[in-house]
Amino acid sequence: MRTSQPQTIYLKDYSVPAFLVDHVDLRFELYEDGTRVHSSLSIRRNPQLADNHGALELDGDSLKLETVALNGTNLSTGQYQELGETLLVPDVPDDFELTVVTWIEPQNNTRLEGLYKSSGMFCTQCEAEGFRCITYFPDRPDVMARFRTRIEADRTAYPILLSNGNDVERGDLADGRHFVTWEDPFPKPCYLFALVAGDLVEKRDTFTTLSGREIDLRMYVEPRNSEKCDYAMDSLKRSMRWDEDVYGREYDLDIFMIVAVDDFNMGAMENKGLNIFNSSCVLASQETATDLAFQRIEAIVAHEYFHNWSGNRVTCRDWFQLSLKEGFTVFRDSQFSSDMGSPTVKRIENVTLLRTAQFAEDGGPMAHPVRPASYMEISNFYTLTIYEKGAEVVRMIHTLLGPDLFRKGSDLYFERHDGQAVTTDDFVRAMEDASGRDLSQFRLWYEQAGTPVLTVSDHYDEQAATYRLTIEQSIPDTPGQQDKKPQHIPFALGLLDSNGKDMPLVLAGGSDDSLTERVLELTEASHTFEFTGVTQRPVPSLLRQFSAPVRVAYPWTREQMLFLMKHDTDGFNRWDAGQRLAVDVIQGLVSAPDAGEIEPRLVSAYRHLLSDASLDQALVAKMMQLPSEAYLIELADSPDVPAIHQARERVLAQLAGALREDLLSCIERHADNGIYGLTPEEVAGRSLRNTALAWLLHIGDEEGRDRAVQQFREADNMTDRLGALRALVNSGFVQEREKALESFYQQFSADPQVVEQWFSVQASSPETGSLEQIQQLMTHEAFDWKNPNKVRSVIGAFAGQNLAAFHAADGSGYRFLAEQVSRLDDSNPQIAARLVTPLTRWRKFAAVHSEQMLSALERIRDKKGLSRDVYEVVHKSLAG
Ligand code: 0A1
Ligand code: ZN
Repeated sequence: MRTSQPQTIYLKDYSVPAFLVDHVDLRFELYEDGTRVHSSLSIRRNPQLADNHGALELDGDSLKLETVALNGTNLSTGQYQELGETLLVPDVPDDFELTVVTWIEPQNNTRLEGLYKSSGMFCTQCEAEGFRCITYFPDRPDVMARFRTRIEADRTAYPILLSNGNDVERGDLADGRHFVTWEDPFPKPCYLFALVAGDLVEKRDTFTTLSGREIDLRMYVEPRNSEKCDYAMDSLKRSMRWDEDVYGREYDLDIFMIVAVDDFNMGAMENKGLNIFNSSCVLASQETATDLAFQRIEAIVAHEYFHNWSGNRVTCRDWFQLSLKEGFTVFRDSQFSSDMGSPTVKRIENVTLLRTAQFAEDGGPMAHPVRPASYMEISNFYTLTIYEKGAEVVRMIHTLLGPDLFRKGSDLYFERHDGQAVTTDDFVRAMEDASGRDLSQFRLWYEQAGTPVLTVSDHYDEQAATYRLTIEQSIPDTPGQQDKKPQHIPFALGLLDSNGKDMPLVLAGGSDDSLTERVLELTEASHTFEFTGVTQRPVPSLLRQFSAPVRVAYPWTREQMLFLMKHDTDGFNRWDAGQRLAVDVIQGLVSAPDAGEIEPRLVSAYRHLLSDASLDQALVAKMMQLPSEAYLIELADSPDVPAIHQARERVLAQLAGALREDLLSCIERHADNGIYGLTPEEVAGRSLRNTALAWLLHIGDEEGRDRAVQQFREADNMTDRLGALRALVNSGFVQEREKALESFYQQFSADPQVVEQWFSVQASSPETGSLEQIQQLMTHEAFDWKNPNKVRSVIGAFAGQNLAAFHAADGSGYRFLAEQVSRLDDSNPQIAARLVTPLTRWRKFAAVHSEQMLSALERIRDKKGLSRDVYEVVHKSLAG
């Protein structure tokens, strides 16, 4: 275990590694009671450093050291020291071979970092600092080496033995054992090392690259999952083609492998040539996966594949640069998903996540820049800020440069830095050099935390036919950062005339090119733009496509929102106007709970959406989703969670009541035609039908109930079965709900991915997710503390989605979470630290809540032997 006091690590302290490793030769002896790891490293002093004569220091964690040898001679215990998490060899030459033998216990590894066992198979997770749990090594991404890996194991229990690169040798050993040797020709940091050993079925396919090379594609899964591989395999081939077409990136090894494992802390991992996935992010069939799961799988398979260039060929110099690979790769996978489906829908989904969760992170105690300046535990920095905001930052560069110059920039970046470990600054410099643009102010997006606020005001002068727009930016203080400088913000806008047509945008003093959409570039604290020849008062359509990750404050009237909702030529902003209107109506009810009827214009707007079949149904399906409770909470100062919950429920009930007939005909119109497809239209049809069902059941409609029961029984796909189940679970039809839950579990109890969904539907519902019910679920035969997906689908769903129950006034939800975090901290600190998140927002809430959240945090803080992961989150939340 890690025993040292948590320490803060600073970017400013970065120095190049004192020793480089050119080659790593690994031999794993896998046994049931442990694994012996033989590691031979070809090491030399880094010539970049003057006066480089110090001791060799290697990182290690939870290792049992057996022997250390220098150039083939065993060192005596006086010739090296094990100091905490370091192995120190004081007296080494400039160039040498170090051989280290360690003993580890994968079967007892519940942290799921390093080498561990998951349902009988061995697998690894080395990012960020897991390799040090396997053997002593300079565990930092700027040490890049060539790896050769020999795996030895029992042939019957582990017929499949995998590592990075190409298999170069295999054979039998004594005692029913065998071995396979793998060689990876590309130098890589150790966080990209991977090993898998198990009794797995292999699925094969091929892909022919741009230059005509045939790549072997292989998926390895447990036998029971052999029918759930096709979608991931197809997604992989689409990703490979897309990366060639859009970025000119070709795959570089002869084999590309994907493995599915059930126990995994995150979604998936881009190990060179051997991507390892959380089963829930790769396995799918029509009967067991929802449309959302299919979409997620396509995106994650693409994400991991794209890392082969953005992350593996060009990697990060240090972990402060994490967004170099993650922000860029999320941007790339979003572009890909957008090209594969509906770009507007994809944008809506990204922005929803960003505004609900990343903005909350940016406003809380863990706020950090896209390139953090310090951290205690790097695992805590796999955040929405690094990933999602990081992707937005890259997207803004794309917007500022345009697609052609951006491509020139990415070509230059890959060419210039191939085989190197670099920084976000290197990325921006490549973009600058390729485009000739100055991005020096833009770099502040990497350095300053917090979500910028743009306050917009306007003035129309009828006589002069001018329209003036004033935009002021400010960036809120965040921990350790005050008085921030204005950032460089691309602000896309259009102006609509009274017929909803885009008006020409002629800037005073600018050229008359009659564009109807422009990207204004904000660089100062305040700007005023004057448009001329504006013959009528326009309705402004601001921040089109959400061109920057900012909040916009503009005094929209409800007329304007309704107008934009109906007419904006920018699909994203049409959706956004609808959301804003719904937020406004719900917020109105929160502050005046006794008000009677809700805004009648909201009802007619939704009626229009439901009944006009000529509208883009994919967009309509998104517009029919009311803003989530989490988003409403994020928007509020001192949110009253039960009041928000009730107001939202009331709006839902009134809409459903008024639109009953429209909902029933929507269900008719989108009836299942027996053919399951995943086009945006087909997905939208199912989404609309299931939303309509949910709304009807929300008001206890009996016809709705009958249809839900029937759909639940007859569905030929998981989207519809789960849609009906969720509607029943969230309804007051107790009998039908219980029956459906029971039969669902009976049918799918052997499928962990489906059982996770079954848990999560219950844990996130106010009807079935009371604290007692959650505790009940945790005693269910299928619940497993050691499996992160189960923990997330019960405890995570309760604290993150069942918000009225979690924020119960008596503080029981907070105390419960504190207990679970403390319990998990011993076995899996990464997951424990992530579960703390809802409590970290305590300052946002009114005193009754914040005091109890605070005391829950203090209980966690006082736990003995707290991990570094949880320590950092809790202490930062309590500070200041
Ligand atoms: N690099 C992976 C995410 C990942 C990060 C850390 C992990 O273990 C602590 C696992 C996976 C990705 O971006 O997909
Ligand atoms: Zn990634």
